Amino acid sequence: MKRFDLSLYLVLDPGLCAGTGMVNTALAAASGGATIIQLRDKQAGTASLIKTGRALKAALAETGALLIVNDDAEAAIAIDADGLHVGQNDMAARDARKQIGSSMILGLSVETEDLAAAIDPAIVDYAGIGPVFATSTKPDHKPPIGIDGVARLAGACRVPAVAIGGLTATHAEDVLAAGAKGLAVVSAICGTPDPRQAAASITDAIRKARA
Ligand code: TZP
Ligand code: MG
Repeated sequence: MKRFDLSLYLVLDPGLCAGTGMVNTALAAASGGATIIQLRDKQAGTASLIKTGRALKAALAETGALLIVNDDAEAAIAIDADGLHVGQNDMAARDARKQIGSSMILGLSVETEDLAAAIDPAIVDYAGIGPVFATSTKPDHKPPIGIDGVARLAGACRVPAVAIGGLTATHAEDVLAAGAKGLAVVSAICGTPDPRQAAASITDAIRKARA
């Protein structure tokens, strides 16, 4: 049984993190309570992802936060990451699982109830569901599902779900009440003046919502 905590899932964006840097942002977020850090860099090739991922892995080693690599199974393996996350337009979850083996965490993005229901818990460990709200961080995103959609998709999938898209600390209560196990964020942490404080305020909102 894999153990992971989806509570506050930071997706790194190299553009938004340019000032602070991805490693410093990840470290600050982890010290503010982020439980999972995803390395997502659509422009980087595998070699560059591996370089950044290894630096992240070393930096996060003492923090307890897990490192998940977006899209690139080869990089995830070379980094010895805790997991891999794939979308519907990336490699098929079944192929990803074959490549990474049984012990690595595998996440899959789903944007509809049908896709959520189709997740095989023998293959996929968690679902990323969204976008909850429209967001400029991912300009090509699918139509927003809203909080109602979080309830529908989280209810349809047989694995724990983390919600993403336009989320801030103010949404913690609604998102968790709808059945997601956590919030995934980019701009609520990346590129803010104080990523540790930004993460801490979301962590606090999650703690209050669960109390
Ligand atoms: N997938 C769906 S929405 C999104 C991704 C990667 C971006 C979320 O960014 P933000 O800044 O938290 O709205
Ligand atoms: Mg992807």
